[in-house]
Amino acid sequence: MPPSKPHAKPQQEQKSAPAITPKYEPQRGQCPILYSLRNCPYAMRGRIGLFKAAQDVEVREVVLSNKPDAMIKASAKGTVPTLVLLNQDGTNTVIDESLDVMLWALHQNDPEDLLHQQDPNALPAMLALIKTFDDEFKTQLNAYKAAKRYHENNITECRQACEVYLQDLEARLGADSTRGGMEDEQADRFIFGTKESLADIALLPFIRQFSKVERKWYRESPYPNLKQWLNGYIQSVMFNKVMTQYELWKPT
Ligand SMILES: N[C@@H](CCC(=O)N[C@@H](CS)C(=O)NCC(=O)O)C(=O)O
Repeated sequence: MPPSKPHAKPQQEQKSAPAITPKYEPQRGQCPILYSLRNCPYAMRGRIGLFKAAQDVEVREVVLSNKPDAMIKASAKGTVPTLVLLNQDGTNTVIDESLDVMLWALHQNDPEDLLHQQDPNALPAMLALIKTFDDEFKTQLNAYKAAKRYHENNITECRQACEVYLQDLEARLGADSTRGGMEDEQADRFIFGTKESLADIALLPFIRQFSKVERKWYRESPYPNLKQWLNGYIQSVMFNKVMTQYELWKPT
């Protein structure tokens, strides 16, 4: 199965996409249930992980102002994504952290080797970077979004606080790659080298959020590698699928 290439043009991608396209239509029966919210970045990363791992799930679109009882019963935390696995013995296993949803999915099936299995240092490094973004960048991003929303006068400072983290990604995405002793300018660039990883798909929804706060500023920003990386994903068949709009789920 050829790996999907986020940097490829959409028409090129369509050829390889069906091979990893999971059935995203809600399914009754044994497949896991995913409580989700289309635009929540955590739910988004969970859905991307499930898509990449070609795991069938029944997507139950919810609103946070009216969470279904079944979701709260599964996890009192009441956050999306919440994934409910239906075990053989009739019991359930509940996964209510987005990163755990991704890891569960990729441990079931990782056709593109997003976990970089051959490198024992890879996963710890990915998890450390994701933690930095979840703990630190997300806080700065929330402040930046609030500054824009409430027309505060510190938006530049807030944006600059986010940019510290983006500069790290920009450098990673622009790092020289060498193949056979020659620099390969055509090689796809990802956060951990020329191979896509868990880190790319875990950070993507948050970088997307950043890009939407001040669209014009972002378009003109000095981060060509980051913009190419994000654009490749946003235009991809994968992202389109993962952003499928579902009607609000209602218990039957
Ligand atoms: N650490 C959680 C965070 C998930 C989260 O906070 N999701 C938000 C929506 S974007 C949520 O469900 N909030 C619950 C609420 O607002 O009631 C994860 O990674 O899954």
